[in-house]
Amino acid sequence: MNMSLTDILSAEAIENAIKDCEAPDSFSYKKFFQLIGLTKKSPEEVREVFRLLDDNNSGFIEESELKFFLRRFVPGARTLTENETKNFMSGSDGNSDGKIGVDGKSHQ
Ligand SMILES: [Ca+2]
Repeated sequence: MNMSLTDILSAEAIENAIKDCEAPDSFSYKKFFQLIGLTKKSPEEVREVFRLLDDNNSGFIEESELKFFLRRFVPGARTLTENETKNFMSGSDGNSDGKIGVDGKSHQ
């Protein structure tokens, strides 16, 4: 069975979170995860969200996937800027290997 992000997260919360970072370089992944309610989800649900964001099923979220991160939630959303992608990566990448593990270990 294929889950979608809105099976786990509320569509309204996603919409609010996307609106909050509409302006380029205003994206903060910590705030975004809070706004979509991810910080209140169980580890299993967080893993499921990461799996859905792992577009090529590599087991990791790579920089190229982060760029289109917002579009995974809302197709019409903007892409992340280079700065935002880099901050996201350096903030979430626990072992600095240039990708974020889907096991969610490095996720706060
Ligand atoms: Ca991937």
